[in-house]
Amino acid sequence: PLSGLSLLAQPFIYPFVLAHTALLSIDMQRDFIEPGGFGASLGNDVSRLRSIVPACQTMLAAWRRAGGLVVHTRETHRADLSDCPPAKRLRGNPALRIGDVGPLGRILVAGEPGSQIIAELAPWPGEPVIDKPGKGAFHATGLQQMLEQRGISHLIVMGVTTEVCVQSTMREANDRGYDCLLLLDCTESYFPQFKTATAEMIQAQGAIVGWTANSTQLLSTLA
Ligand code: TIU
Repeated sequence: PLSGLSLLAQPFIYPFVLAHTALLSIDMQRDFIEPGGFGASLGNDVSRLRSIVPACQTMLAAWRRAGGLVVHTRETHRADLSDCPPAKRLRGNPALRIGDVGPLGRILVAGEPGSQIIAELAPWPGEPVIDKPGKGAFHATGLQQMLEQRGISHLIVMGVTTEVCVQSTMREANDRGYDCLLLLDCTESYFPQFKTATAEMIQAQGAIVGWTANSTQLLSTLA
């Protein structure tokens, strides 16, 4: 685990050390993946997002088996919505707003059924779970401090949605000096063209934001 590994990635090889790398699973919660949650309230076809679950499960299992750190995030707000800017709650004309009661409980509120990570990808005891009020996982959270305490310099990212919370988090992480890689078959968007565009813009200009690869490459590196 202390030796260097390298992954066949785009736009070039991604070198990493397992002990200094976290697998970051972003917002794989019922609010985005199941009918009746936040994603559906915005008018999206949420069924698209389910397709990545088997690949995410396989990746999670292999990463844990290798002894790597897994970090999970959830997009949630406090019950009193004191961490939800009115601009976020009032944006657009959704069927249900953040904090309203829907079939999965209150939309994007911590502790409600919709905020639960889906059973297939549930955190193991001891794995950090970051509740975040923003799209990026570094905004108003303890994520950076937690990663620093654990000596993490590299983030391998999966989750939803590619161009919203995943891309925001990768850009925040990149500016903070982390080497980030996005697993393309372990991320999905409500808009297929946005997933494609995000992958291209991340790796363009010599990995200006980070790297991309398929999970099969990482699985073979870990095997
Ligand atoms: N709407 C959408 O595509 N995504 C979000 O609001 N949050 C996350 O991406 N997690």
